[in-house]
Amino acid sequence: MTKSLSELTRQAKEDISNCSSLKELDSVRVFYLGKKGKVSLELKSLSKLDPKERPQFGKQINEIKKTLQDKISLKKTELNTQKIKASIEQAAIDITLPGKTSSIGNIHPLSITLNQIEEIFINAGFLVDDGPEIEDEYHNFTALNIPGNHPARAMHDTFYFNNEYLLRTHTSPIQIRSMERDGVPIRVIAPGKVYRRDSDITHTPMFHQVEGLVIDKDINFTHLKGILHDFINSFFNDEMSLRFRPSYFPFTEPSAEVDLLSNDGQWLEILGCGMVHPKVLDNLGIDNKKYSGYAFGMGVERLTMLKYGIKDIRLFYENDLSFLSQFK
Ligand code: 2U9
Repeated sequence: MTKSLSELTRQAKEDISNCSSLKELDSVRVFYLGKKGKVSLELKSLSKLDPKERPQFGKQINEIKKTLQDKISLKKTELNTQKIKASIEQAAIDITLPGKTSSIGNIHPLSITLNQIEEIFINAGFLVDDGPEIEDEYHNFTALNIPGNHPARAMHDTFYFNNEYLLRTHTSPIQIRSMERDGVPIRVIAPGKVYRRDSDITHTPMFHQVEGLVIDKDINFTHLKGILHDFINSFFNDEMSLRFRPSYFPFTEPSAEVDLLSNDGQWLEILGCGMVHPKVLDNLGIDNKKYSGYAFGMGVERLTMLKYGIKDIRLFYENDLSFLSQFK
């Protein structure tokens, strides 16, 4: 082989090797093997040679052509494989990356308390009832022995819609409706939201109450004391001391406020209670000579604050996760 032919071959092989894309490879192919390519030009120069040398030279050029075609074809396969590999790698999911986790919420402390109170009373044979938060004057006040001119209506700082409708100030109207529906005997608790125009470190305009009502024959104050002792011991999961202090509510007579003896020796007010006022039974068409009953009411926020040592009621409504996530 002539020096120029072997140099051409060497250069072509090197150029093919150096290609890094299919486009580049095609340019190299045209440069050497195209119609006006270097190898084709060598073939054309055949006519200028001595006829004796032509067959030998022609054979050599055809061999070079074949060698380069094979090399280009191999390189093409190699570049194609590389291209496929790169696109697979780009699309692949890196399973070694850390996962994106979403944090799991927990039950609000007030819901924990409400659930617990309901469970205790359900186990003591009470039915759990509910009713509308928008109430009428009759169910919120009048039926409960709080007539229009009664100072207790001012005691509850009420949100009024108009002369008749208001946001309930306590859950007592739930039990009025329970009795209208089911009559007596009755054994029911009424948990729910209540509304009063009040806002400071221990009051929010909306808060939660649970009230209870038992009406049957021969119900007396000892039944009330018994159920409240059992409830408080169960709720605080300990043997607690209670003190009953005389008080006044329009819907109970006699009435009492109940204090709990705290660990540091202080009496803390925890709920209110009493025997259902005969006028309330009368309003509901219940014979108050045959039937008597007791009732009690408690603030869910207050109970939760006492149980967990929470000092500011507003923490329940600020959606602060560092506070809320402590109640797992
Ligand atoms: C009917 C008859 C009587 C419900 C009662 C209380 C005493 C009471 C307060 C506790 C703290 C409200 O959340 S609080 O501010 N409640 O002291 N509630 S007796 O008496 C009723 C209920 C329904 C038919």
